[in-house]
Amino acid sequence: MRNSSTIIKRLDSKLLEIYLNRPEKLNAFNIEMHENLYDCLEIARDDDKVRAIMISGSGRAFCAGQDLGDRHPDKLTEEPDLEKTLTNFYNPLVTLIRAINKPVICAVNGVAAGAGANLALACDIVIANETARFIQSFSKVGLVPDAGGSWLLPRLVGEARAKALTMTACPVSAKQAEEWGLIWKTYPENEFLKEAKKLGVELASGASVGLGLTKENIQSAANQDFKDHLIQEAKSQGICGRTNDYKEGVRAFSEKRAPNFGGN
Ligand code: LHQ
Repeated sequence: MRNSSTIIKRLDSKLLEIYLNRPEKLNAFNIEMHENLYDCLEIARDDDKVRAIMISGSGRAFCAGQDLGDRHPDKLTEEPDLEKTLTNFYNPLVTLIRAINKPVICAVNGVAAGAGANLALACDIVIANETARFIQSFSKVGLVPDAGGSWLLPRLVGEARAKALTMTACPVSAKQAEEWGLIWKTYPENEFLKEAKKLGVELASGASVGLGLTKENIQSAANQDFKDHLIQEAKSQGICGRTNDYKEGVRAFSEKRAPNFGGN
């Protein structure tokens, strides 16, 4: 896969590693990085060689949200249209991440602020460097949480914490985020990237059909009643039961060996 300047990509052991790459701006989003990240994820969604995806950041930060330099009010000749920015860029991005039927890990290497924090939360499994911080910075610049943050946050940490985090923009340490269930796990700086890749490779060698359906079922649970959800689970299990990976999993269990899943 080719790299663009704002995104670095590496495919290794069926894991696609993606690094946001505007380190001098703490990987804040400009239009080019938006387009590159979206294109890269769309290609990964359709590429059978990619069975899991990891998103991280270059340099000391994960992502500082929207590039505010691009948005300086004194440089604009007309009223900014932020609704259009969300509709054209952030909404499609987080929608795509949740729709990809492959595990998407976010490896939060440093500060994640504004839409950068909510990009992380839109991923399936979030792990963080213990030096990372999560900041819902929107209120500091007169905005509301976006990129799905006001939908995801109360579901992850409850309404009380969601309101306090967004209204005060107070930073949450990685450890606190882990304790609250905002993210999955925190690792010391010297182990963080190794652990992120290890998890990614493990998921990339997993039973991909089952993992994709697990993601879909867990995401749709919030908007379904129990009865409908049981029907969906049964349908998914029906699909999994017809995969080679199910047969391989059962054989491997009987033979007391590790399974070798082909992803189909
Ligand atoms: C930045 C940024 C940045 C540009 C650091 N832009 N340069 C959606 C739709 C449309 C419009 C608006 O927004 C949105 C969604 C959003 O994301 S709104 C929220 C936007 N983000 C923020 O408000 C976060 C702004 N950044 C910060 O609060 C701090 O930089 C954090 C807490 C992330 C990190 O603090 P420090 O570690 O102290 O670093 P720093 O502030 O010194 O930043 C280092 C450099 O990065 C600095 O440049 P310089 O040339 O002075 O070294 C910053 O200007 C630049 N930078 N964030 N979003």
